[in-house]
Amino acid sequence: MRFDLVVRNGRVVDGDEVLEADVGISEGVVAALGPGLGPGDAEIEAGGRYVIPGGVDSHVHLGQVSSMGDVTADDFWTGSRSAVHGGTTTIVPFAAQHRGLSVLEVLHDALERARQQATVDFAFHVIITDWARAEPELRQAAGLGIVGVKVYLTYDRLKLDGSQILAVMAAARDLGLTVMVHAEDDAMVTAGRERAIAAGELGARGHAASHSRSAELAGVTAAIALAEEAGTALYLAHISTPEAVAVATGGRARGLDVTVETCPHYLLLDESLLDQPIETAAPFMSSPPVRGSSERAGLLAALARGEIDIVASDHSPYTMEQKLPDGAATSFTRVANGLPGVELRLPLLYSACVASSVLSITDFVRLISTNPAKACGLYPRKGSLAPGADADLVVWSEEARTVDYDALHDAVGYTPYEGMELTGWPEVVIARGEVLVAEGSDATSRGRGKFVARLAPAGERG
Ligand code: DUC
Ligand code: ZN
Ligand code: ZN
Repeated sequence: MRFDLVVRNGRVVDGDEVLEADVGISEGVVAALGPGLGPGDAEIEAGGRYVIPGGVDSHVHLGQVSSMGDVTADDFWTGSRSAVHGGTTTIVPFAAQHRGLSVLEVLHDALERARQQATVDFAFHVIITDWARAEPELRQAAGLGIVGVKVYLTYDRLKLDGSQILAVMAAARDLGLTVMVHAEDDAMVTAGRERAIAAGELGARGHAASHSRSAELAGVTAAIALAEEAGTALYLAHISTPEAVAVATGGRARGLDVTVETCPHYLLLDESLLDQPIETAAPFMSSPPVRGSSERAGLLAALARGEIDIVASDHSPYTMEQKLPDGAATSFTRVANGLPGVELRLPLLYSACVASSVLSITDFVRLISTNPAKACGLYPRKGSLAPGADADLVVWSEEARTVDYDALHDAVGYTPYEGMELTGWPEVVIARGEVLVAEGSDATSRGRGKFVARLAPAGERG
């Protein structure tokens, strides 16, 4: 059998298996997997390197207005190009319904921009901040194939109250949508912010003190109780503490369908980075904030036990000008929140966990590709290399390289990981059978990415 492209002699990672095999690709999908395939019109020699499904990043902010009114520096073009250079071939950004807006209008607008700009395939979550306005439109939005909704327990511009969240969860359950929750207790965050301001702690530590470990724990506990009450599948975004993971694990033991996400910054960055003047600390400021060594050790242990499902980037691309609107005099209350990370997500996790033998290569693939695809209802089209799946794959090199912002592709202007030595980088990245990134070549282009609709309802993970 002749293929369009054969990736030869890889160690192919799919599910729990690592196969010494070739991957035969035709018309953008995996056509065959096995030894001695071929020939191909084009061939790539993997030379015994791992061949993994392309990354699925289920949490990225692109072309979006934030909780503080900032527009992300990356749009769907720069963000998706950055993603694919880092081995991610599917992105799941947000269409954000700010108050008073129509969900369908913001969704159509975001879909249109993504169709024109994205170089890799994309799905969408919809952020709901105005339930009265969203309710009559949600069924139609679900019919368009969105993954699900995101709700916030905190942030004045975004938050819903408990009864609204219950109503969103009940509607999402009936429509087969995932409910992603930003779970930090609003009263605790607000009181912490007031305390920090009163104490004159206006730097990065003041921000971290207000987004405390207990605020996350209280938020996660509430989100789980609400999801159990509503009988909804729950996706906990950006979990930063092992205590919150333990609460989720308890919910899972009671039968709750809960997906736990953490992010590379919680695995690699230490809160001591916040003990600097705000102009130096700003690149490391996110919500929830980066924590201490005991949290990192606890998250690694939870990863090793399989209690964390997904490592997503929470790519939040804000420039230094957006982070520091008042320069060195900026108070933490004015700093745009979040870290960029879509391009380094795979190398960061591989370095932190696989190179150090905390996780196996199959664990790694589950965390960066298969599980996010399942949680978003995109599996097995995405997150798999089984015949019939989209031919999104990465030839993975185990070389060590030093992070240099100038080699990245986002529009942020810095990386919080500058100078880190990372082991494990994408060498060749193929999306729907097209070689988009290879040594010294870049075939990315605007508008080649396609919208991928949710295939399976939440709760049925393929
Ligand atoms: N929540 C996110 O999901 N991302 C960035 C900051 C935030 O608060
Ligand atoms: Zn969030
Ligand atoms: Zn986010």
